[in-house]
Amino acid sequence: MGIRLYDGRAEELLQAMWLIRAYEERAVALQAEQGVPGTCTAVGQEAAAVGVVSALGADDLILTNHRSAGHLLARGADPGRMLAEVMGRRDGYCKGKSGSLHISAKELGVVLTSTIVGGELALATGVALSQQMLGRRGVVACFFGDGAACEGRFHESLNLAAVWRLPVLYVCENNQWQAFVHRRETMLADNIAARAVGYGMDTAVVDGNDPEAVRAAALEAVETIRATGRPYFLEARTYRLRGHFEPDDQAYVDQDELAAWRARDPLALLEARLLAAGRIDADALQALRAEAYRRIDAGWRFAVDSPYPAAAELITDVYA
Ligand SMILES: Cc1ncc(C[n+]2csc(CCOP(=O)(O)OP(=O)(O)O)c2C)c(N)n1
Repeated sequence: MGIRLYDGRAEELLQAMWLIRAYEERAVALQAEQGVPGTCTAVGQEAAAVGVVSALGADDLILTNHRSAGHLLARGADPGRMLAEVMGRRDGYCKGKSGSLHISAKELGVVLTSTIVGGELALATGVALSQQMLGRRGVVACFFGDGAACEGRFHESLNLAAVWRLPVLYVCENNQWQAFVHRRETMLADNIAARAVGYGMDTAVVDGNDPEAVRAAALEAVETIRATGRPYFLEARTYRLRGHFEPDDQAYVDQDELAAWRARDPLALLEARLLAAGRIDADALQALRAEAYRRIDAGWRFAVDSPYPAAAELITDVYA
């Protein structure tokens, strides 16, 4: 299919990215002020999340990792229920029992969030096998980092998915960091997608800070999976602008590298493009940003008003 850049969705993508940015800023503040645990942001990676998720259909499923807020919000998750979850409240997506690191939301097709690095790869392959066996149409999108691509299960999962022709869209969000270790220290190759070529997969590498480019690549990937029934590997090159988790002073980060990527903040890039094209003016941009922060404020009020689960619920809906 032809690449459909500028397909009229840019404002929607920008809106989704601002919602994610505002949500993560609030999550950071909640961690600082109230010690809300498990805060791993994906600030700087919003374009990859909205670009891929916008290309998915209602039947498609998502498995993700510890930096999942963007994927969930892009999928239409309610910020209030997300915040309630991370604050341990009853109205959270998992009744306050998962925190930010293990959210699943069946109604959104979000099967799970894994904090076992690479865990989602094996599970996504299994979910895709079940889709195939049950004759279901949905593609399984699996988000993971460059660190996960160094795990043994990465190779096992990709190999099996290729051999069994499973409908998985593997999305490597290559944010250059693996906790406190730079990617350069754990892999010699520059191109992670090349690993998938070795398993016979179609692949693409895309600028992960350009939501329109990611969306176009993801649309093509999903269409290819639907047409061939085979897995596809998409590498989105981006950068983790904040620390591994909160709080993290990023003392180990090369400041020049960080500054260079800050200058490529995906929200600023898309805003500049829309302004230059005359598609939006400064007032409309301001209104769009304000609306994102207003929605997060409303969500936070909802979360604060939600009660904690009763003690009697401690061992319901849990498996270990
Ligand atoms: C199997 C396993 N090993 C180690 C960890 C500790 N850990 C948590 S996140 C992380 C880094 C993961 O890097 P990457 O997959 O690139 O994802 P990113 O954090 O960059 O989004 C590590 C080592 C873990 N959770 N699971």
